Amino acid sequence: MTRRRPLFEECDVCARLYVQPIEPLEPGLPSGGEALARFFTRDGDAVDLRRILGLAKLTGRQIDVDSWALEGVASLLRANTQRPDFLSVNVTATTLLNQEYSQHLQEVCAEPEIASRLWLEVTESESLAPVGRVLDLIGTLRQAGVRLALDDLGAGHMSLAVLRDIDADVIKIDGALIKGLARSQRAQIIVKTIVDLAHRLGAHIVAEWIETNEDLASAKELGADFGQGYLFGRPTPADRPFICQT
Ligand code: G
Ligand code: MN
Repeated sequence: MTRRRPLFEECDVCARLYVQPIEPLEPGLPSGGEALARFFTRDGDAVDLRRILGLAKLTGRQIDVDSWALEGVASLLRANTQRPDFLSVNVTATTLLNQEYSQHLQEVCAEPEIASRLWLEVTESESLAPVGRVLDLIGTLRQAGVRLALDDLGAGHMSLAVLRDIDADVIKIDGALIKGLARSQRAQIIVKTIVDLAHRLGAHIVAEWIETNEDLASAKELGADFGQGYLFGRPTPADRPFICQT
């Protein structure tokens, strides 16, 4: 399917795909990364992602960023057949409901070597109501080998009801609960409870925002399966030349 030019490019904003490592904390688990879109003016000044998403929302073009990132991640996986083991791409539940996006996703997942290395990271900053309506799509994608990750548990709108309704492979604990973990017994109790809950539901845990060795040691001790954060690496440009040509 030919995709139309993303709105941000029409506005002379260039997007670049960055990747931040997601590292295993247990032996035998894969190592990969989360893809993150970053935006720049023609002069190279950074543009806040929220401004791009705000504009996209106002103009009904919410899928542009998610679709662009999906395309970028698929290209990266195609170009790098060995490493990383997987790449995670963000999508909101609202975008998953969009027919154009879900078709794009199904096209990408028709390639087994891509589907088996793709994590779909569902973020939801608005209403979670649509989630129930995407269960069929999620089921099909998981059968194709895609891993489903729920982003930011413990903050915003990612609620326990979502854990009940969606059979996720991975649950990401929001960084707000991980930063300073080693110094907060209360945070440790909460994180341990979430880890046990996830494991009982058959999901792996990613601890986000690990910035210090102390927090890493705590996350490991509490049973987190993967870690992500500045200690492992900041988001860095993916090696594919993603900057638009205009
Ligand atoms: O919501 P989501 O998990 O997709 O957000 C990822 C964001 O978190 C990225 O913008 C990334 O730059 C930021 N981030 C990643 N690691 C760290 C960290 O160790 N500390 C802080 N403060 N932010 C981080
Ligand atoms: Mn994310």
